[in-house]
Amino acid sequence: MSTRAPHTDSTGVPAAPGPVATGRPAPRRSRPVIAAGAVGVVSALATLAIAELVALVVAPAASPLLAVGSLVIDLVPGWVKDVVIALFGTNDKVVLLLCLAVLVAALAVLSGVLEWRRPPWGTVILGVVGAVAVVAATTRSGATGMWASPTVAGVVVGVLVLRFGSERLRAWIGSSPISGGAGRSPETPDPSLADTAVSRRRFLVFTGATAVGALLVGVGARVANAAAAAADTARRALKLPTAATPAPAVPTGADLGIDGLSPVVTPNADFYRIDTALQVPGVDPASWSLRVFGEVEEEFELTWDELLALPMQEATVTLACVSNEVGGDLIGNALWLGYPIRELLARAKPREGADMVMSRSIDGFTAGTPLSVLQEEDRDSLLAVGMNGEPLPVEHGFPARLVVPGLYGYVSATKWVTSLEVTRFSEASAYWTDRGWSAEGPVKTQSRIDVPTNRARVSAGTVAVAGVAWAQHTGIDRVEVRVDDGGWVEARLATAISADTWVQWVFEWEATAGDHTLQVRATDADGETQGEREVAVVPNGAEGWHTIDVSVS
Ligand SMILES: Nc1nc2c(c(=O)[nH]1)N[C@H]1C(S)=C(S)[C@@H](COP(=O)(O)O)O[C@H]1N2
Ligand SMILES: [Mo]
Repeated sequence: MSTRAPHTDSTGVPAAPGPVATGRPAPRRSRPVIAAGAVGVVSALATLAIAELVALVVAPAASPLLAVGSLVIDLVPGWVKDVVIALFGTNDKVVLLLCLAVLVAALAVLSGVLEWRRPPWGTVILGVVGAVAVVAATTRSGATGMWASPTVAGVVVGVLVLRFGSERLRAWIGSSPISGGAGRSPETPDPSLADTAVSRRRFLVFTGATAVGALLVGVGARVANAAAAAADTARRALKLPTAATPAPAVPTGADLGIDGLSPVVTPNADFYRIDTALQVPGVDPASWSLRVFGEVEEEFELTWDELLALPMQEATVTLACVSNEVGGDLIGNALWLGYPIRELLARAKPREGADMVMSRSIDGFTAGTPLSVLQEEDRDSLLAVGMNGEPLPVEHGFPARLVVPGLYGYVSATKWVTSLEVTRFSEASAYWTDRGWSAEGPVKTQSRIDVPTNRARVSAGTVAVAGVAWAQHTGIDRVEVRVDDGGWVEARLATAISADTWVQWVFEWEATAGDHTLQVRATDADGETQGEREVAVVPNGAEGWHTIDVSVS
């Protein structure tokens, strides 16, 4: 601290009365220190805001706040925990977070004051605290090296704010006399009050704007992170009910087990993901409910516990995206566990004239599904909670989504679903319909060659040409392969799980040396064969024969 107190306010702005009323602006030297401390606090806010933002993308648990908090919980000796729990009971976590907040605030003020008086010591403090947080984050269970990135990004931005803020402060007030640095000391009023006012305003604008920005970004990101973490925790703790109506076992012979051929049931980790969500919604089942309303006799709301208490059904269903190009991979097959949508509708009792169910996601996405399809007795349309024996992965709609065999995802498969509104196609239109896609989207029959891959080189002799074909809810009758301009030859079909799933096929090709073109086409159980005409994905799905080139030597 300075030994000579400043007797005038260097800003030229009248100071607030001090503790000793003198009738003049009070002698004060606190303002520069407060301003320097404020720079430290703003820098800490910026650090945390950026860290939370990056943690949204990397992993919610990589947030330095959470990581350091968890590290403290792990390190604190048992007796301290006992004392804290004895004193504060279940508020122990709140007490911990408050203690951390006080510590962070104190360190922030200290870093601001030091950076102003004795640069770069403020930066050093921020760096050391950051290093502790990096260690905390990267040693969490399940952590990867990437978990350092939120803290690192935060500290980089924090240091920039700290340095720039301190510079602005020096331009306004000068550096501390102790620093002996250049610039005006707080004791020496600037010769030009106008200059001082300008640099003061610059300082205030910078710190103020940064503080507001950091608070908005930080609070928003923290809330989203907390929601994601809550959803994750709830998902891990969840025990799915067993199915009252289990799916029949996958028949032996459904999977040909050919290298490179898509497995008949797609593992969750490999299942394609399509949605409009920038940040996967974190929905805590405890606060989730499904509202069924609209043109119904009896609207109702279903809570999570009520849903799980209902008799659950399993179904293996192949889900496809309307944006899947011929030969594309926006398709997957999974075992879903859920409650039949038709039962929900039966309970709500749709009114005469209604023909559409508009399902809505927590993130605003909507899909419009024909009411009659959802009411069909022999179609396993589910409000699904499980996927391949696990709770729905968060990115596939946890805690609940719709799955409707035979319809593209954009008109049926709403993830993070929160309501079903019974309405009419003439009254309502859904998310993608408003963007030029068809109101109705039945899945078109398609077939795909998985092996060999396009432009592969293979050896002459017997080559297994294999892939999948689908005609959801109708079923595949046959698959044919054509080599160059030869005739269509029937491939061997694996045993289908059901008409609602894709089926594998294989064709043993006697490959001769040279370049060849392979094509595939499927015929559904109604006798409809895929046409040659190529149709783009917009507005209701691609058509055409998947064609690949291979070179045989
Ligand atoms: N909430 C929400 N649900 C959604 C979507 C979306 O953007 N938001 N996309 C739909 C589309 S276009 C498809 S193809 C499927 C994809 O489901 P998946 O990501 O589980 O494979 O989800 C559907 N459900
Ligand atoms: Mo889609």
